[in-house]
Amino acid sequence: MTQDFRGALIGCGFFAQHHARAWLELEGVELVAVCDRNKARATAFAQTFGVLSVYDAAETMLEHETLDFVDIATQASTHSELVALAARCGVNVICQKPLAPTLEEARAIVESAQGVTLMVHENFRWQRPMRELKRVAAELGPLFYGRIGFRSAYDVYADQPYLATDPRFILLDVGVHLFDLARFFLGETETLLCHTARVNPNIAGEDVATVLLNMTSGAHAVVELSYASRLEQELFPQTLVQLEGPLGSAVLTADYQIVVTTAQGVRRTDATPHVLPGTPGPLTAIPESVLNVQRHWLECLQRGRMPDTSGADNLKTLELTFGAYRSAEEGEVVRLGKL
Ligand code: NAD
Ligand code: 89V
Repeated sequence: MTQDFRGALIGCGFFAQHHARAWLELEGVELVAVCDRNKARATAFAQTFGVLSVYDAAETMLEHETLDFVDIATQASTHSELVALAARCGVNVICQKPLAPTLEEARAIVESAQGVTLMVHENFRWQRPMRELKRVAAELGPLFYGRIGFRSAYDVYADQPYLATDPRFILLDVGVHLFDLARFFLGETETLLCHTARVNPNIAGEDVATVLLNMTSGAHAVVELSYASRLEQELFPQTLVQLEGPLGSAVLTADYQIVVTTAQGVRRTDATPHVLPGTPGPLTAIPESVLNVQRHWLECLQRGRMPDTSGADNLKTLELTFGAYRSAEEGEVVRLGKL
């Protein structure tokens, strides 16, 4: 009989509820403890999800609990300390995106976790429509073009107020997801050019970014991000994708259809995500993708293999992200691998 993996959640804020629901849903894992430096929040969270042990300091939790992994769902500025702490205790780590507020800090985090398995909780590539799109893209031949877009006017600041004050916003918060998707569909990037803007005067960072990627395969991609786009259909948090190859195209539409056009004609596949019970607000595709990425983590632990979005893998996504900031600041094309 296989034993359940013992996990503990650090951070019981806005997004942690999706992690906890997924752990409860998955087989082969037990959420044995939660921790938040706000003890009242941790206690309420533990009651909601039926978790027995509650802590207000990760050090104490790691001293008292026998754990296979910790799941860090705190904001980026706290990740370096928490990952290093878990790694020193020999405990594997899942860490929310963005891994760190700077590329240097992200590299140091990956270095500090050398002795354990580190996965970045990158859920967008685990959305059902993205898995389906990846499957059908194999029919198109070597891709020469991709467009990955997230355009919305949703009031994201209501649930995540820190996004309004962070000096760097959309590239770091949502860009990481879209760059990871660009890598998932089209591979690595050679050069990029990025323009950013701050349209909303009440926030500190950029809320619009347009990035042109020149991939090592020779393909081109456009990654576009906006929280300032009032459109007929408010699609938050949907990401629309178009992929083109010599044999045809595949388009993920707003109603979760994948339209594949080849010389044989046009075909539609339904890729509507399963909405998990208890999903709040408009998050639709998100909780199922959280479930999928956490299932992937358990499979990797079971098989002793590296997760698809390991710390080292995620550094490539962050090179794109911070490369985009540099390009926007300097007004120049940035060559990857030189950051
Ligand atoms: P939040 O501020 O609501 O919650 C973070 C919690 O962590 C807070 O309760 C805080 O008290 C606690 N905390 C901070 N430092 C701690 C420490 N050292 N020890 C214990 N507890 C600590 O933040 P959030 O909105 O839940 O976001 C958390 C992370 O999740 C962010 O990195 C964000 O980018 C990410 N996120 C991802 C998605 C997604 O779709 N993938 C969506 C929302 C947020
Ligand atoms: O990743 C995030 O922080 C979320 C989003 C819904 C874009 O995934 O805000």
